[in-house]
Amino acid sequence: MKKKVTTLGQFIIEKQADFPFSKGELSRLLRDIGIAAKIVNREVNKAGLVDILGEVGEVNVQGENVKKLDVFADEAFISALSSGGECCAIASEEQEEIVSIENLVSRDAKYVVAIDPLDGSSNIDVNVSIGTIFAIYRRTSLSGCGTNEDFLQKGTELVAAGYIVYGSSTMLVYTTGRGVNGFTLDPSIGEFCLSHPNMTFPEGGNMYSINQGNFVHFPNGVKEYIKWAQEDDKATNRPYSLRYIGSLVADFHRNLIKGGVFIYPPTAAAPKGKLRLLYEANPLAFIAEQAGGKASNGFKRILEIQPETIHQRTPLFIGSREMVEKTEDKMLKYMATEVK
Ligand code: AHM
Ligand code: MG
Repeated sequence: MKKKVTTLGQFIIEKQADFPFSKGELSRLLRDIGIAAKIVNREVNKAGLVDILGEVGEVNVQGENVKKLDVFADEAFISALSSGGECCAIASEEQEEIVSIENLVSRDAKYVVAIDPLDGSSNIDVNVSIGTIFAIYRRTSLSGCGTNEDFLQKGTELVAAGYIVYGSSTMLVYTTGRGVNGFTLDPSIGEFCLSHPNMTFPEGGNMYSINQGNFVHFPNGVKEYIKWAQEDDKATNRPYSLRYIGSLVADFHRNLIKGGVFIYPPTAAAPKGKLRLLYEANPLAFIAEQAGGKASNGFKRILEIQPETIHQRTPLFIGSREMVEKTEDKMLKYMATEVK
């Protein structure tokens, strides 16, 4: 018997029925993100052809300007969200200031979107997985086309969040706070199809992901955790395996499926770590919690951090619940003497 295929569009509409008074704005916003994801996917998949089609900055054989992929992705998402009419402002990793959408349909829209259009920049040119991360908030300003304050909400206020991983296949994973669902792009029909319903972290994860090359700069709690992860102990499945792609989305996605913890710690030189709270840590934290996992800055739940600026950074410990808790225990031990 043929398996029933549910596309992202169908799934979003089915889920909307759970909210009888919903007017479908969030559904349309998610649909717009899905469309932009397909456009970016098309471009990511031909990235290796730039030598044939034209170098970045040049005009290619089609007479088009060849753009850097991260700039292309930024424009694709901004354009889809601007024309969709359900989002009044965007905070993007690629843009210093928020982008207010001033057209008539968007200016009074209910939602704002924080986005990292193409994450994992060091992997773009080398055929390694990269991703997009997005976070959707209900605006707090009453009218007009969005303000900085609309974005400075705690992660606990997120309405929806998700990511797209451009890997050996392309997947879109998202949550609206009722579990996490994953969709794989079927290139033959050009649709994201439900492939991973109700995603949860498996028990007994045994992978840790961290840029261990920076070991000397890590806080003592993280150093101790790494040493502990490398000990031999059958009962706890140790030594753990080290897996680090260097693309947050891909590392997070693998850990969600296989069980594991991702760590980007604070260091003395970068006490706030590297990753961004609004469009990297918060959306993944929301997904992690919805999938039974946990996300912390080492001491505090990510979703409870009050953002002060749109590009603010945070240390990040995220993944399988018990593994994140172990890292927190180690961080706590040195709390009095370490960066917070
Ligand atoms: P980017 O926004 O420049 O792509 O940086 C974010 C990326 C994450 O995807 C990844 O987890 C991290 O940077 C890797 O950093 P590092 O090279 O320091 O290990
Ligand atoms: Mg990034």
